[in-house]
Amino acid sequence: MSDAAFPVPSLSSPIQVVGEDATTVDTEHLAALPMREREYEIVCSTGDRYTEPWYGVPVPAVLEAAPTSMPLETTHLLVDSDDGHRACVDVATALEGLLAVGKRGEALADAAGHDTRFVAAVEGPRTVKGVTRLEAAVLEPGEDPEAYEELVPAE
Ligand SMILES: Nc1nc2c(c(=O)[nH]1)N[C@H]1C(S)=C(S)[C@@H](COP(=O)(O)O)O[C@H]1N2
Ligand SMILES: [Mo]
Repeated sequence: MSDAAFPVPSLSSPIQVVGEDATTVDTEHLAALPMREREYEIVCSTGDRYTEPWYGVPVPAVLEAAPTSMPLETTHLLVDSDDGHRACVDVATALEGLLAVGKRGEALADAAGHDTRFVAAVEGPRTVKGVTRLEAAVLEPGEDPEAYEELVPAE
């Protein structure tokens, strides 16, 4: 059941969730998940920064959509966007994040050019807009997470 205080827009395309298995989360599924509001600070590499209340579904609840959960050895979460932007975030930090669908009580779909955004205690470039896919990754010790990323230059 959706909460009137936190409007859930229809997603332009379903979100792929990849753990041991893959599944997709569509608008109806998303709207049935718990919505939370949390403040995150977005810090761009240029130094621009701002803090806003985002609302959306806690990342663990989105990942639980997959028929089997994330591998126990999961170290990182890969977050992909339709524009090719991709972040690789350590799993502990990612699990404290939201798959946001709005901020300040307004749907991103109405206020921004995308309908979802991954927000967590990460640097601005890793707050991926227009999430298309969340994938559990197992990196070897010593592997560089940045090698998995496609972060566009600072805005
Ligand atoms: N899909 C996608 N997400 C993205 C980007 C992008 O180019 N594509 N830019 C990132 C960068 S570099 C920053 S600093 C923030 C900017 O967010 P803002 O537009 O809310 O300031 O979005 C991040 N998320
Ligand atoms: Mo940025």
